[in-house]
Amino acid sequence: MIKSAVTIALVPQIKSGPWIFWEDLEQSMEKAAAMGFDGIELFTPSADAIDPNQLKELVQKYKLQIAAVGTGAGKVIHGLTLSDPDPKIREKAISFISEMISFGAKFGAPAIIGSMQGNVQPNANREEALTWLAEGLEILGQKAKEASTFLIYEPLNQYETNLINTLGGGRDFIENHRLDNVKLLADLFHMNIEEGSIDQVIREYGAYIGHIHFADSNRKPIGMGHTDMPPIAKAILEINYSGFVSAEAFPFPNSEIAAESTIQAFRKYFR
Ligand SMILES: [Mn+2]
Repeated sequence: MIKSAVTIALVPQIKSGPWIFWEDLEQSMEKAAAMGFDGIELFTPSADAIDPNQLKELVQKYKLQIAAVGTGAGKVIHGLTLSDPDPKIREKAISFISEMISFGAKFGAPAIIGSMQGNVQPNANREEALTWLAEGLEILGQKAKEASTFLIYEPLNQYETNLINTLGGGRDFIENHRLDNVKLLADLFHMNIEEGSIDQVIREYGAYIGHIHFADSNRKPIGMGHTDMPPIAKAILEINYSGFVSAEAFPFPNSEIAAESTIQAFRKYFR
C-alpha cells in the first residue's frame, strides 16, 4: 500500500526551501501524526544531529515511520558533492552520506542523494563528473545494502543540476554503470519541468522508482498549482508502487495548511 509522508527540515541554512515543517521535531511529529500521516521525511544538519534513542521514542509515541533521510546539508553546510573534481571533497561527501545511511537504517529509512550529486564544474568534463558520481553511488549503494536498506538517487531539474534531469536519464545511468541497490526518486515538481508526460514516464520506469516527492507545478502542496494529478495518480497506482509519497513542498500558506492540504490530496488519490 502507498504510504504518506511529510517533510521536516531541521537545517536553518535551508529555511527558505520546500519543506513543510520547520520547527521543533516533536511538535512537527505530533502534528503529522494527528493529521494521519504514515511517516516523516527528515532533513538534519548531520547524522548525529538527533539522538537515535530519542527519535526511536518519538517514532513509537506518535506511531510514525521514517520515510527517508535527506543528505542536502552536506552540500549546503559543508560544500560537499559526489562530482567535485577534488578527490578529497568527494571522499568527504561519501563519508557524510555513509553516516546518514547508517542513521536512517536504524529506522529502516533509505537516504536520498539530491543536491549532493553536484554539478559538472567549469574545470571538469561531463564524462569525468558522471564517472565520479557513479563511483560514489556504487560505494553508497553497497553501504546501504549492508545496512539492509537501499539508496535513492534523485534526478533534479536543469536549474539545480546539469548532470541528470529525467527519470529516463537516471534509469540509463543506473543500467550503464550497473549500479546495484540504487532506486530513483520521482519528484513531481522536477518532472513537471523536465518530462514530456509525467504519467507515461512513471509507467515506463516504474520498476526503478523507490520514492516519490509530492509537490505541485509551483512546488506548493498538491492542488495549489496546475499539475494534472488524476492521470499521475493513476500511473502510480498502476505500477503497484508501495513506497512513500512524501510532501516536499513549500509550507504555503503555512506549515499546517500545507500539511493538511497534502494529506487530503493523498487520501483523494491513493485511498
Ligand atoms: Mn525532491
